[in-house]
Amino acid sequence: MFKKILIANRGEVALRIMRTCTDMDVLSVAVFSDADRKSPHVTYADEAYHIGPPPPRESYLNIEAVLRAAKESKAEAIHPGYGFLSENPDFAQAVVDAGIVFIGPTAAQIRAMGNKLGARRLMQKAGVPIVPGATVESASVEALKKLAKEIGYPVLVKPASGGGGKGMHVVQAEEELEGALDIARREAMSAFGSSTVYLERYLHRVRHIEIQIARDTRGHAIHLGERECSVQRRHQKIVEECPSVAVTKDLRARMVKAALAAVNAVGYNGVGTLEFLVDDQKNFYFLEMNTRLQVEHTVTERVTGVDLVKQQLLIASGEELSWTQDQIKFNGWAVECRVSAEDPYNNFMPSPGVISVLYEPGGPGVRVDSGVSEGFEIPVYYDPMIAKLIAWGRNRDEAIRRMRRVLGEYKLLGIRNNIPFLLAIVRHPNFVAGDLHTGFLDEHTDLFQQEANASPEYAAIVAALLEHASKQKPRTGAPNGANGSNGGGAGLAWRSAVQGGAWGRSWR
Ligand code: MV4
Repeated sequence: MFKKILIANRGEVALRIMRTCTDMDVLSVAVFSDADRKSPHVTYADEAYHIGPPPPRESYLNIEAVLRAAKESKAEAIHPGYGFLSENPDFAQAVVDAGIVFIGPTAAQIRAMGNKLGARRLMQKAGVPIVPGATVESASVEALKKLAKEIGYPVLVKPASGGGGKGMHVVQAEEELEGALDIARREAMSAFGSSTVYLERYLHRVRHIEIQIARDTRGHAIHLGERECSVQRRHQKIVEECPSVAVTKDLRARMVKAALAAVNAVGYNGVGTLEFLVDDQKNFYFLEMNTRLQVEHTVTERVTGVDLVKQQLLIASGEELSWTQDQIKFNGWAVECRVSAEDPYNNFMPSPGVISVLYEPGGPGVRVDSGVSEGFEIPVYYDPMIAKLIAWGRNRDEAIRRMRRVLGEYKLLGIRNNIPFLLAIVRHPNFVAGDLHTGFLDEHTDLFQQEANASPEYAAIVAALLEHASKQKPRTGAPNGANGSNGGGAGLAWRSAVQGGAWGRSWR
């Protein structure tokens, strides 16, 4: 096993990886930009290296700067986390070329799955069901019109080098196709550097369900069941769970068989996720493969007891997985909510600023993966996700009830955040019924109705706390109009505190 690794990331995922390092007696090296000097991941690490100014291109995406820190610290391996350089095959190759181990699949494996059209062909060959559509490039509009007719409208135009839902366009009828192709090609070119697009049949009101796998360099592959990820907004998942109410024993058997066939066919080395769409007839279709650790890996960890980061380190150092398939037992239910510094009631506007008050939940069945601390200024430069709350129960009902408690306990003042919105989701009758699909957030507009303000008592308590906090530290960057419900930060912080289940209860 490695003695020291570098984590080429920031925030909660950097901390998450470092915690496993500590468990395994591996030293951890942090990298940080100017905006992250006081970030908890820097404090936690055994060593930390400054890699540049705040913009990602100049720091966390700067391959040379990351490699320089790795060499200087004598780290034997680099873990990329998620986002940033995690699925960049050029980075994976550059790490290897520098004589350092990349904790993840090979550059060739990342590349093979990064081309979505190529991945579809690979999956089809491995016997994995794919969404009806194109498997080869087609340049002429006439050929694409013919293909779309065969697939049947509505069709979805997807960028071949894309992923994660970026740059997709739904086309309802033939007369819209040519225009959509033009737009999609231009967007694909500027976002991914390739204008290649392809067509799939657009599946409506389906579930987004993924299978977690791990495969070591000895060729041992295991699956860790599914995650339900249908609650998304603009392809950002917000609430995830393990297992899924929609996955029967029979469907799970078919899906994991396909997922294992897929990773064995490509000789994959690492942990990875196969994304599928599942329709109401229990048909499933491959969408894409994520060749990295995922944000929502925590719900799988909670239900199986497997440390997925540990498996990544074992695979990368050429060791065996610490689990065989028959040792994996699925116990109970886990739900994850992603806490972000954005305002759901104002088009999810990011809300950077200083966290003036932070109280994190705990207690039975609770895991908090956080990347922030009180007094920390959330930078404008990075993803607004600041923490993940994971609640476990023996069954789905118990997990959901716990999640409501956890969201109620969580207190975050100084910045606008999505806690009240998360609470509305886990209280929503359709969520509780497990009636989920990719249109869930779009169709349930009642989720965006803010609750009426609660008692003046709470308002007074929170106003006093805000006042107290503002005297302790300068509230740089935080909106601070303390005059009621809709204007400034104080009003919004108050609302979330009130909706979050009242300060009175947790502090009395
Ligand atoms: C689709 C789809 C429906 N039909 N492809 C989104 C993420 C990326 N991996 C692919 N995604 C989708 N691909 C076909 N042929 C639906 C999604 C999708 C989605 C679409 C709209 C709104 C929310 C969504 C959530 C998950 C998946």
